[in-house]
Amino acid sequence: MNNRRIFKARNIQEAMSKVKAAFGPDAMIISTRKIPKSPRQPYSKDIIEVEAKPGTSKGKSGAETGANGSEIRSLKDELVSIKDMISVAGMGYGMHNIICNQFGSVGLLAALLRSGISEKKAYSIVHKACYSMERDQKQGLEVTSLKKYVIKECVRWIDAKNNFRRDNNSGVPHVAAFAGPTGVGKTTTIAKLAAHLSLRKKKRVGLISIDNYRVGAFEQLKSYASIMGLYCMQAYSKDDLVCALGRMKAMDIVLVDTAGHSHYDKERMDELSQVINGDYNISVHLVLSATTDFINMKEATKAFSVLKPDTYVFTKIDETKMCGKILDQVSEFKLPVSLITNGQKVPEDLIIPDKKRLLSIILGKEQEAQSEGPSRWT
Ligand SMILES: Nc1nc2c(ncn2[C@@H]2O[C@H](COP(=O)(O)OP(=O)(O)OP(=O)(O)O)[C@@H](O)[C@H]2O)c(=O)[nH]1
Ligand SMILES: [Mg+2]
Repeated sequence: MNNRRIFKARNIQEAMSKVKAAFGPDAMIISTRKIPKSPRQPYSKDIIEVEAKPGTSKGKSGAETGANGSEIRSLKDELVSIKDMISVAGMGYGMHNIICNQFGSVGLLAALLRSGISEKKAYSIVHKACYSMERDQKQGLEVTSLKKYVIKECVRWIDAKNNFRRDNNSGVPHVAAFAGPTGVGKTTTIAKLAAHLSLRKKKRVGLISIDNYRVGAFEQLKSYASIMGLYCMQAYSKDDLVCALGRMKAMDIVLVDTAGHSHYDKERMDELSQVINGDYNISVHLVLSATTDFINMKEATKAFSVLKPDTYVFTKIDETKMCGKILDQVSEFKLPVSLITNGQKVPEDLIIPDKKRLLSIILGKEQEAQSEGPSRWT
């Protein structure tokens, strides 16, 4: 018996409610399409047409229904696509246009949202991907899947740069300061990077702490330095810093640890800016925790921009499944990502990403690989 039915509505939400009212929550969507308004009726509206059928009843085992593995898989796929539709249907930014014009885009849009990319950015990525794909189709070019266009679009927004590789043939060490809000992992990241550079890359590494606020801050860095056998100094002022750098002239790289402070604390920000924005050419790396929400990341970046950061360092990606906000952040304040950290272990939990690795972190592919279930991106 053919139990398919076509539902017409003014928008996708209305169509989904009709489907649900007729077939219940297990309904299967077979297809959707948009019927543009008739040119003869300029005051009419586009119509959304959804073809659906009832879902199979719940509560029966595979043996009872006679379902085999592939049927179960296809049911799961249906379920995922319904979930995807529901998750994007209620959103703004003309989402229903995307859904109707490129049905395959729904799952991709939902996957971007699940990875933590903002609605606005996810919409713009999928929209541009659809546009590029259609343009290529019109030009008679061979097109691959929409997914590839979405990935290409994501790649456009991100940048990764290994800032700590350069060889020291300038006669002076590369001095790199790490700044950012409190507790994001500046000192721990410095310890990880120092270990990587000195033990694996055989560089001469020096450490300086200019954190004179937190009790035990210098001792924290010093204890890492003594484990690795590295030279470590404390500086209380700009003059101290210049003096310490003078004593570290023979190093390839000097990593400077700064005191974390609220991005709303303007006085401390100016103080830090005066110490590190001086005659000495110091590269600045803005450390942000991936557990911070995008709004606060944005606020922090605006405030720390007085230090003219060269790169981002994102920490604690092991504590969130929503690394997509890194893409929002990087596309809004264009700086390359130099380091990512994914745990508390020193020195292991450090990633020096290239663009490909960064993308896979942003899209949550690495987390997906550790969990069960199908991946959207493979
Ligand atoms: N889960 C997780 N924890 C981390 C990571 N990086 C650092 N931490 C932890 O975050 C806490 C703070 O780390 P610190 O390195 O002291 O942070 P900080 O930015 O130097 O802190 P202040 O100097 O006080 O501003 C410690 O418990 C670290 O072990 C990471 O990648 N993942
Ligand atoms: Mg610290």
